[in-house]
Amino acid sequence: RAAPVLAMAKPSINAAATAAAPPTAASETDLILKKLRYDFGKLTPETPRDAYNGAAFALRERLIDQMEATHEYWRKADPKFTYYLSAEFLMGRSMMNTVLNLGLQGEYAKALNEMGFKMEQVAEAERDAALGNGGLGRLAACFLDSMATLDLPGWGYGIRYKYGMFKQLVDRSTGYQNEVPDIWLTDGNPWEVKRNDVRHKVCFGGKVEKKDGKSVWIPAEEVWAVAYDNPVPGFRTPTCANLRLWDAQPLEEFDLGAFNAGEYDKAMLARERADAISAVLYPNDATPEGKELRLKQQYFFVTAALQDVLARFKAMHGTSNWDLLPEKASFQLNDTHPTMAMAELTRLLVDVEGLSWEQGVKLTSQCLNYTNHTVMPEALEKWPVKVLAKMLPRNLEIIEIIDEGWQKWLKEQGKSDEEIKRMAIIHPNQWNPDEMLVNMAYLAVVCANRINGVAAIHSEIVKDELFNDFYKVFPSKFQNKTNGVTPRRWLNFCNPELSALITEKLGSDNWVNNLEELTKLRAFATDKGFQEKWQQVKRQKKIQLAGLIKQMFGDDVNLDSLFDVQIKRIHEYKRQHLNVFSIIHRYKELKAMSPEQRKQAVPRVCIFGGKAASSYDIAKRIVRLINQVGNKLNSDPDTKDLLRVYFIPDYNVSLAEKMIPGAELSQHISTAGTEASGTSNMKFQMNGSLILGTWDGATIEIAEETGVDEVFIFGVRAHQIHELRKTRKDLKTDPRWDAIMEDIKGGMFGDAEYFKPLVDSVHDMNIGNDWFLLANDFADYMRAQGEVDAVYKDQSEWTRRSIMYTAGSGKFSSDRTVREYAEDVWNMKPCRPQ
Ligand code: GPW
Repeated sequence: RAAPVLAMAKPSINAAATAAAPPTAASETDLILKKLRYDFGKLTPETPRDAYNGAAFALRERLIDQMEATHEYWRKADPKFTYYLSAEFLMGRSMMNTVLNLGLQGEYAKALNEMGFKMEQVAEAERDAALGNGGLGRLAACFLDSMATLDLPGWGYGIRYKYGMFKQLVDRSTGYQNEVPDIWLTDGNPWEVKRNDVRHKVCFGGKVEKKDGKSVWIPAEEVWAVAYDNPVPGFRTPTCANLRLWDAQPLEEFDLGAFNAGEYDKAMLARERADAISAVLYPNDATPEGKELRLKQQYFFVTAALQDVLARFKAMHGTSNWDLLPEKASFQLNDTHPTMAMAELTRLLVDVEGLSWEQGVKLTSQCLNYTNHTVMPEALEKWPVKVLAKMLPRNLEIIEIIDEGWQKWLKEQGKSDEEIKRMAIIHPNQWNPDEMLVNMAYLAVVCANRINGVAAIHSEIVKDELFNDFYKVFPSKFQNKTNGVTPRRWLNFCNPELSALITEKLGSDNWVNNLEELTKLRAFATDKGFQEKWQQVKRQKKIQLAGLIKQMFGDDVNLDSLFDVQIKRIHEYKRQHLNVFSIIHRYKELKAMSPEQRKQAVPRVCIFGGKAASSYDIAKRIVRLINQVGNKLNSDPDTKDLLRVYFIPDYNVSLAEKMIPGAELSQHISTAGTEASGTSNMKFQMNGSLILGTWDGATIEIAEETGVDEVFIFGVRAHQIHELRKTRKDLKTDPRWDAIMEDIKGGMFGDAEYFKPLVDSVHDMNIGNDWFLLANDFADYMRAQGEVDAVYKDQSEWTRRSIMYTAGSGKFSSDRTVREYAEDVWNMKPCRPQ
């Protein structure tokens, strides 16, 4: 095998030939038909999927041209790069994003029309790229969009999972969640380019030997990491960045010797072992799996990415300029998943490139930055020393040396033994003191140049609680970078109707790249004419969402209902059960009313969506309860015009694009202090959905931008929860709450036995439950719900608030977030291809 050649660093012998010369001769129609004919063997498109195939592969050529041109320019300009390392990239669909970012809307709408298709219909034929669980993975996707749009030289690095996020099936009659694999690659993926010549060796296992006082790793297993490039076009710019995903391949296709000896299984073993590495995305959100294969995945993509960047650096700057590295490369580590980079970059610099230990460690800490996305201690990854000794012996040795040096340094700083013990990178398992663990977050905090949380309150908790000992040692390392979302996908593309209205009002669509301009809408929040148009758009989006419900459930919903949406991963801390409990109470209230009284009630359609991790028992019970409550309520003739509950199965990015614009109210009701940021709250705000939420994560900043009185806030504050958790046994629970618990346990929604553990988890104080303080927040939640109803009855007031939400959403563009990272963390500047 030839040494890896790097697409980016390729010496440009015939630069002119490789530079982007968009094929101008063919019309888009010709190009689409040509692709269809030669790549799919079809003369004309018969189905939307055919049209999609033709269009997508035609667009792919445009993308590749743009990406090559961008990289050609960046090779010459040699700017500083940022590499975003993430185990997850939740990209969703690409077709419309590509068409709109490249400004080809007119051309493609026309071409597809000529073939008898509507562009939106064709776009629906695309499968989601679901290489992520939820917020963390989608954030990575939004950041790539913003980096490209802002002309910031940046690449993403991750894993090309063969199977992404599982598909969620919900049995209609029982409400059970079932999981089936997401086989997303079978029909081909037009949005990637396989780079056969870009590959790096990844080693595992074996032992470390000492030779001339140096450590030499003799691995037991080797695989290739093969690159797949996914172009990431910016919006209204020639810049097209890249998401490079690694696929694991065996060094040898199969063992011919074993095959000839008739040992067929053995012959294929290496392939199977390699395949396993990049096969499946772990479906856990904010809870670490702790499985060896997961560690293997993490190391696999981290070392491939680092080797790739170092090879590029050497091709550009040679091997005697290593001090230049921090001026040319910075890495952002998306949570602890890629933090093996801390040891691996040191290993590559010292063992492979031959730098001194001091220089290797110094460069590592200058280049790497760590973002924390959760404060829940159980979610911080810790790997058993035993597992590392077996899988990555040299990396373990490096971590041990770093830890030793760190502890020695702390001692010199006058830290007590107690403090040093608390800050040790390698420490005993608190549940099993015989087992030693490597705390990956601590490793990251010690080694990183900058550490940040993802919303103001979260970054405070990171400093004051989670990493407080470390914060006291180096306060200047810690920052806040409040998350953001791309206004392209999350407003401009998913809500063209509202976007057109905004553009009409502001006189141009510059707001798409300068979202702060939306503040100008505040001046029209009480303008009757504008309110009416705003309501018309909202109505249209509600009709579309109702159409989705009709399509999925066959039901017509009352369009005058308040559309109330909670979509996110199912988790006890996110408290979907608090929402469903309050729905049960509302139902009982409606049942008890006379027909006259019912006329005064605000009708609601409550919509849920979200996946429960396959192994998360209580979460699966929550899914079932929501469904069973829906089954009962939606068929009750007394109440069904006033209250509906729908659980939309298989919630994903594409469904979010339909649900968010149609929502009038969205719920973000995590126990204060538990949701690091939340990002769907920002998407809802942009689309003029009001928020019912707790004083948590970015919802706080959303309230501050919108106007604190405009947001329905309830529940305890983060600083109170420690005390409340201690005294929760003594709480005098609300009688309405107690009644709901009894109803569920009494079988009102079927299968009392099945729901008992769920009820106990919030109600049985003998076993010390209700960690997330649902009982405590219930009464105030009901009060806030009452306020929601009251405001909804005044449609003009509701609309005023809706406008104020959108107007206040400018801060939450990921352009703002990424710009802050570029200035405060990455220390880099835009570089637009000329
Ligand atoms: F546990 N988040 C997520 F911190 O989606 F790693 N998956 C995860 O595994 C983790 C966090 C992890 C989310 C946070 O829960 C959410 O509050 C935040 O908005 C999002 O990451 C992006 O920062």
